[in-house]
Amino acid sequence: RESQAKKFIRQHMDPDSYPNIGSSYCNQMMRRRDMTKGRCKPVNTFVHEPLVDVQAVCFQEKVTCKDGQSDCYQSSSSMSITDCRLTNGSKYPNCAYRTSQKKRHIIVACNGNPYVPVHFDGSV
Ligand code: DGP
Ligand code: DGP
Ligand code: DGP
Repeated sequence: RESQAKKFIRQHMDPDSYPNIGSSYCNQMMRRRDMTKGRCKPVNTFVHEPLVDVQAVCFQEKVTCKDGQSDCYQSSSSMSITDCRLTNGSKYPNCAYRTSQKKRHIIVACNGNPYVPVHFDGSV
């Protein structure tokens, strides 16, 4: 079974495409990274920074996760991200997404040994 660490990389890491991101980025990437199988994942964020910089967030500011768990961390630097959001009229299996690029401090949950990101909680 895919580890939580590998799943995070598949769902959230894309260090190389920035800054060449067009309006069809999310439609292509959500499918290519297997988030449109069985259902359309409604909201997903890709991070365009080196993996080591995203892994380092696990040792930055500790914050409360949205579900109330305490194992989330906020990046000290703002990072280049792309927010993918399912459009209102989209119907599975035709998953259509809006692509928006942002610079934000990311918030991730970390777990395991090595202690690495396993969930993307949001951005501020
Ligand atoms: P809103 O922007 O208010 O529609 O809320 C969207 C929520 O989704 C917000 O709390 C941040 C969260 N979010 C953004 N990207 C991801 C992601 O990749 N995974 C998860 N689980 N939540 C995300
Ligand atoms: P996952 O299975 O398995 O892909 O999780 C689906 C969504 O539920 C995911 O976007 C994040 C949320 N979620 C699942 N488990 C946890 C958890 O332990 N903590 C938080 N904050 N969110 C969770
Ligand atoms: P997401 O990045 O939100 O799509 O979630 C990816 C996976 O991470 C999901 O299968 C469940 C796991 N997960 C989500 N939230 C948490 C959390 O707060 N703590 C831990 N340890 N795992 C989480």
